Amino acid sequence: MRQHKLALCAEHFSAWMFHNTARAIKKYAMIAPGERVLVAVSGGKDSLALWEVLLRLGYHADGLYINLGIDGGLAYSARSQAKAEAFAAQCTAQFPKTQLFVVDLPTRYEEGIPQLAMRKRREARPCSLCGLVKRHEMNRMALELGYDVLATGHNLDDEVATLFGNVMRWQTGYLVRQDPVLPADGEGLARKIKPFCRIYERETAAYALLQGIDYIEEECPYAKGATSLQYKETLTQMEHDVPGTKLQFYVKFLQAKAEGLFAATAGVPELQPCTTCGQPTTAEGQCSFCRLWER
Ligand code: Q46
Ligand code: ZN
Repeated sequence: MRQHKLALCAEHFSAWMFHNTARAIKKYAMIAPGERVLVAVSGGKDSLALWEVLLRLGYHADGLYINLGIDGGLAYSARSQAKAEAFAAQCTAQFPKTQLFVVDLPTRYEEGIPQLAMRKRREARPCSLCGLVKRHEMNRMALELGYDVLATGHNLDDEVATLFGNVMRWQTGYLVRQDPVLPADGEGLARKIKPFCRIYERETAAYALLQGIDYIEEECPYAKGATSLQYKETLTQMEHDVPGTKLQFYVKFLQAKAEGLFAATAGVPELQPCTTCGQPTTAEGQCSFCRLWER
């Protein structure tokens, strides 16, 4: 790991992953003692690795898989669900109290992301709809099942690509809210945390490989051509030339924010419960999730 001027064997690398994840959890006050964590798992390496690391660190962590109804010629959702379920079975064998919950979008809402996007004429770029739907469903499940915290597998590369995109467009509203922890502001929102926010994607991949985690290697078919992937390539080139660039960019951003950068933008939006689902929303009446399914 040139970025850390460190080379480790398999055994010490895993120990290093546990140590670094635990350190981030503590530094950003992500999980309080006794809290229950719901981990959003996609069947990919980052989220499955995160679930396992949290269990090994002794947290009460359960999984949540959301089937988005995406086929894309490779049965993407079906295959990623199978990976998540097989992994969950292994976890349960080792940690008998842990379990996986599954939300099936096409069954629950009669449409998957592709059909929803088609109806809303956004079939070319369904990702913004998909993000909104995932956020709503993760939050709904966390609250219905009584979890204190919702964890996602976003790694440093994801966070840095988002940061880069937000800076390129100077989206100060997004910059203010980009954080390893989103507090459970107000009623009806679960705290959201990203315990791998300082772990490079290469490191989560190495961990998954060393632990023999069987994950879906293909990206979602809609990820092709996403600007975030182009940003990742650019940043990886910069990282190659100057190891540690990504980590510095992210950590210094968090520091600057803590010191008051963007403070002027940091107003707390007024939230009220959605008239249909009850989740907090800035909109009058229905939240944007509920409006999506209105026909
Ligand atoms: S799952 Fe959904 Fe992603 Fe696929 S449709 Fe786009 S947002 S790419 S992380
Ligand atoms: Zn709603």
